[in-house]
Amino acid sequence: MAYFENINAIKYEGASSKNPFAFKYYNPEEVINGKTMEEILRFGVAYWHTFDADGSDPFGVGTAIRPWDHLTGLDRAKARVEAAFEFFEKLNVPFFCFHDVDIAPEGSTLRESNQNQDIIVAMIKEYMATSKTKLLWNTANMFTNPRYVHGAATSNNADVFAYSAAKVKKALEVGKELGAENYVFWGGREGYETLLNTNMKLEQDNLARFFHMAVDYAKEIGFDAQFLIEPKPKEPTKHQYDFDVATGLSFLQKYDLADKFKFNIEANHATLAGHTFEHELHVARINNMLGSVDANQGDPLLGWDTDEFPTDLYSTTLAMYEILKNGGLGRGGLNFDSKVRRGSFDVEDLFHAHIVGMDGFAVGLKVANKLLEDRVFEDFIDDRYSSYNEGIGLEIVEGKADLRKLEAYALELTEIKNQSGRTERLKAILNQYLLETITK
Ligand code: XUL
Ligand code: CO
Repeated sequence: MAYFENINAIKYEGASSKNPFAFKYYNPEEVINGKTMEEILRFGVAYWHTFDADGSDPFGVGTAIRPWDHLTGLDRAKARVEAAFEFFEKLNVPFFCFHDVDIAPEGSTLRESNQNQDIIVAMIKEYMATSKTKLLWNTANMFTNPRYVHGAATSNNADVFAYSAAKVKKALEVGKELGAENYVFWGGREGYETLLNTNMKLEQDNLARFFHMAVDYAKEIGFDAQFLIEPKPKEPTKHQYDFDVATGLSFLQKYDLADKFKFNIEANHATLAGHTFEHELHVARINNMLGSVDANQGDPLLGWDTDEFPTDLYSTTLAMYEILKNGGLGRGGLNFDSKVRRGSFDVEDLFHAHIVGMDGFAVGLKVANKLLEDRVFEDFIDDRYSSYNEGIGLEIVEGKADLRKLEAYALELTEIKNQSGRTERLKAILNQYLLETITK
C-alpha cells in the first residue's frame, strides 16, 4: 500500500524549477571536491518527528491525522515502517534515526516492550535489505515514561537506573542488529529542578558509570558504533548536565570517557545554551569531537526548542563551513531533528519540510566550499594572528617565554598597534559569496 500516493520520487530540477516536489539546490550526484553531495551531507530522517508526531503541544491536541492513524499498537507500528521506507525512497535519503519507543509501542512490562521491538526490528531489517537507507543512529527514550520523572541514569532511584540500563542494553543490541553507524545519548531528564533535593555529585558519578557500562557492553557484543552525547542546556529539566559541548567535554575528560565519545550537535540546543550553531560545531571540531549533527533551527522570538526545519542560509553555510573544515562528518550525518509546524498538518508538508532543509544545506555546502577554496576567512585569520609567527609571539607559542622575559620585552615597547578586526567587511564578503552561489 502507498501512503504518499500523490507524491512521486523527489528529483533535482535546479534553481529555476517551480515544482514544489523537486530539489532546487540539492543534487545528490553533484561532485564537490571529489565527493558527491549525498556522501558529504549524509541526510537522515528523524522517525519520531516524521512518523509519530501529530502536532500536539502543551496547549492543544494533535492536528495531523496520518494515513496510519486509524490503526493502533503493533499494527500502527508496522504501517509506520511501511510508510517510512516509502518516504525514504521517495526523498532519496541515505539515513534515518529513531528512539526505541518511536518504532514499537511500549508494553506493560519491559519483557513485552522488548518483544514488540523484536517484531518491528525484524521488519525494519527486512526493508533495509532492499533499501539504500541505513541507520545513522538509534537511542533509547528515557524521558517520556513517568518512571523517568527524576531522571534515568541520574535518578535518585536505583531501580530506575537499572531499568534504564536494561533499555540501553536492548538498544545497543538493536543498533548492532540494524548496523547503526552511531549510538546517541541525549540526557532528556539527566539534570535537576532544584539543588534542594539533589545530590549532584552522585548523579554525575552515576551517569559516568552508566556510560562506561554502555561502552563495555557494546564492545562485548561487537557493536562498533560511534558513541555520541547530544548536549542541551535545559528543557525538559531546568538544568541539564550535558549543557553544551564545553561542559560535556569536561565531563567526559573527568570520567575517562573522552576517547569513547563524540558529540551530536543540535542547532536549536546550541542557541538554547546561548551559543550559535557554528560555535558548538567549532568547539567540537577543534577538540576532535565532532561526530554528528541534529539539523534544525530555533526561533529567536521564542525561548524553547522549536525544532524548526532549517531554512536560515547563513546558519547552514556557517555550519557547513565547520563540517568541511572538520574533513566531513565521518560516520555522522545531518539528521533532521525537525518538525513541521502545527499548522502544517498534511503529509505533503513532510516532503516540503525535508526538501527545504536539504536544499538549505546544499546551498550552505556550496557557499562554504567556495569560501574555503578561496581561503577568504582563513587567510584573514592567518594574517590576524601573524604576530605569533615570529619574534616574541613565536617564543610564546613555542614555550620559550616566561613572565620575566615578557616583562623585559614589554618595558622596551614604545607603542602597541592593533589592527581592525574588519567584522563588517567580512560579513559583506559572506553575503557576496552567498548571493553569488544562489544566483549562479
Ligand atoms: C530533544 C532531542 C532528542 C534527541 C534524541 O531535544 O533533540 O530528540 O535528538 O533523543
Ligand atoms: Co536532537
